[in-house]
Amino acid sequence: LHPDGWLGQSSGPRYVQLRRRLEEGIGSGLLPPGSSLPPEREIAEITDLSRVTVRKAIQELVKSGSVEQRQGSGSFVREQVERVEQSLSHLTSFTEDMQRRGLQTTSKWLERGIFLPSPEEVLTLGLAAGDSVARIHRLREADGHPMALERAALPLDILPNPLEVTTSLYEILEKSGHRPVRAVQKISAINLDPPEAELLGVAEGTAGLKIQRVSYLASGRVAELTRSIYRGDAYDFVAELRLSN
Ligand code: 16G
Repeated sequence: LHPDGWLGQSSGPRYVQLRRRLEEGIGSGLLPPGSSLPPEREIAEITDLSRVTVRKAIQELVKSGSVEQRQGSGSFVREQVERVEQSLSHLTSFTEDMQRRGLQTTSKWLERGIFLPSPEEVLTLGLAAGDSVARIHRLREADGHPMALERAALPLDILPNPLEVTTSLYEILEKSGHRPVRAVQKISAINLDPPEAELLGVAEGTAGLKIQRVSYLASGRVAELTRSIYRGDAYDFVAELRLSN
């Protein structure tokens, strides 16, 4: 943002012109990921624009996901996550998938305990009248980056103590002889609503992938109903297809 002629050849409203200049700075690496933007006041001084205009330009960058605001410390160029290629041909766990890539997994817990089941959980998990359900809802992170929101529900005899799950659910199921061997997965496109976007650290309205997994034990019984929301900007799902005969 040079004081002389920062507008260049731009046209359109001033906040749009400023937004474009900042985007150019981000795109060219002049403002690298993680770097802070100069304070609003400073940008206003350099560009001779009002603070309202500067704020509007920054708000646009926040909305588009290239800038994030941290309470009390200003605006930063957002770090872009590396996309993860995820095979749809193997029944793996999040922990296994990330470990294979050399990434550390962490969870932020949103809900974990024993609850009254929803009608959908009763039907899908084949629960009897009066049965409770084990539910774990968490934000899953890889090397500190939020990747997916995941809400799993399991019958209590498969997961009697949901509080025991501190890292990998499948590891616990494996130990108790309840590791699923088959799953049916459904993937749909969504736009993240404000709370989902905030948890996943992306702009509101960003594309997400809603994934439902129903997994089965070797006996054919349903072990798990999991509804997840994956970041659309972080995942590519890949399936191998063969000619059927
Ligand atoms: C994956 C599964 C989820 C399963 C979890 C177990 C999808 C869409 N979901 O995230 O159903 O509960 O792995 O992971 O693939 P964990 O063993 O690391 O807890």
